Parts: sequence; C-alpha cells; structure tokens
Amino acid sequence: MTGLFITLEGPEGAGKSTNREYLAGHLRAVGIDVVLTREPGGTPLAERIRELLLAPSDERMNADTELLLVFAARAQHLAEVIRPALARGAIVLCDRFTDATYAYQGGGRGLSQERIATLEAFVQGQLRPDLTLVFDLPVEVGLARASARGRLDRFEQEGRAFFEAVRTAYLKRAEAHPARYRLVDAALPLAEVQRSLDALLPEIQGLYRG
Ligand code: T5A
Repeated sequence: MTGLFITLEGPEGAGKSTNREYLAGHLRAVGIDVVLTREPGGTPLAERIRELLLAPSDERMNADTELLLVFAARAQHLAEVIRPALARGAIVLCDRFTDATYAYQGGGRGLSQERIATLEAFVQGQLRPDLTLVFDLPVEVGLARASARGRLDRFEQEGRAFFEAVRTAYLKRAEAHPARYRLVDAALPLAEVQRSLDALLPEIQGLYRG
C-alpha cells in the first residue's frame, strides 16, 4: 500500500499552516487517514534541529551548515514519520519539504542546484512529493502577515532581496514541472484561497485512489 505525499510551499506568511489544517479537515471528513507534519521538524529530534535553524544568533550560520542541518532533519523526519505513514497508505500533508531547500538555500543563499540535488538523492532516494501546492504572494504581503505575529525568526530577519529570490525560485520550479505543482494565489482573502483549494480536492482524492 502506498499513500500520497503532498507538500505545501511558499514564502513566509503565505498561509500554508492555515490551509494545511483546512485540507486535512476535508480529507478526514471522507474517512482518509491524514498525517499533518512540517519541515524543518516533524519528530522530536528534527524539531531540535529546527530550533537551531530558526533561532537568531550572534554567530552567522554558514550556508553549508544550514543546508546540512535541513537535510539532517529531513533524514530523521523521513525515517520516523513520512515513509511509515506512506507505507500504511496515509495522505501526508507536509508544510514545506525539499522545494523549500531549493528556494531558500538555493535561491536565497545562492547555493548550487547540483549540491542540493546531490543531498536530495542521498537523503530521499527516489522519494519526491506526488503533489506540491505553491502558495504564492507578494513578498511584502507575506512578511506583513508573518511580522504581525511578533518576534521574527532567523530567516524572517533577512532582507527583501532574499525573499524575492525565494519567491522567484519557487515560481521557476513550478513552471519547469507543471505536472507536480499547483499555484495558489495566496494574496486573496482566506475564503477565496480556500475556494481554490476546494477545487483541488477532487484531484487529490483521484490521485489517492489512483
Ligand atoms: N526553511 C525550511 C529553509 O530554509 N529550508 C528548508 O528546506 C525548509 C524546510 C521555516 C523556515 O525554515 C526555512 C523557511 C522558513 O523560513 P516556517 O514556520 O515553516 O519556517 O515557515 P513560515 O513561512 O515562517 O511559516 P508561517 O507560519 O509564517 O507561514 P504560513 O504557514 O505560510 O502561514 P500561516 O498559515 O501561519 O499564516 C500566517 C498568518 O497569515 C494569516 C494567518 O491567519 C496567520 O495569521 N493568513 C491570512 N491573512 C489574510 N489572508 C489570507 N489569505 C491568509 N492566509 C493566512
């Protein structure tokens, strides 16, 4: 039995967490086993790595260190949560995955795609998401939503150019592989965003049955 691996991606404050809950509610209502998780994190050890990644610090984190920590957390998350859930036939709804690495460490930090692809193959083998929803919105809208919550994490303290590069990287990936990605206009009011997700639910259920 194999489940379905769906990832939610996009810049800061795009509404991924809010809409992950929304999708889970609808899928559970029709009796589907849904696992909600996130990256970096998703297991106690991976959540400790998340704390290292997000905590502002006086010591600048080297970009390679950041990349390796992201994949270290991912290896744990895959082994403990994602692969077992898929093996028992669940739908896994994961808030960020390796597309975030291509967007933040690749686009934002400027690390090479090849280096990321090497680690992706090492940590994931053949496993890739079946479907990726990219919540897209202008950088300033997302940052305003994120900063309304209070203290900014280490990534949220980056400048506007960093987040523009992140957004561009996501859009390029979605454009290059249209079969796997669905773009969601996340700047719309929440009710309208959720109407566009309603339209995706039959496709998700179809992929799950398929
Ligand atoms: N990272 C992660 C990497 O660098 N590399 C990697 O490989 C990975 C996996 C993780 C950080 O780690 C980095 C990227 C990130 O910087 P995070 O907590 O997952 O951090 O990411 P954030 O984007 O910071 O999470 P946020 O919680 O800010 O964003 P969400 O989940 O997209 O947004 P959400 O749902 O919490 O909503 C934010 C606010 O906006 C409101 C919500 O109510 C909430 O208050 N909102 C809306 N308001 C108006 N209209 C709408 N349509 C709205 N949708 C939501």
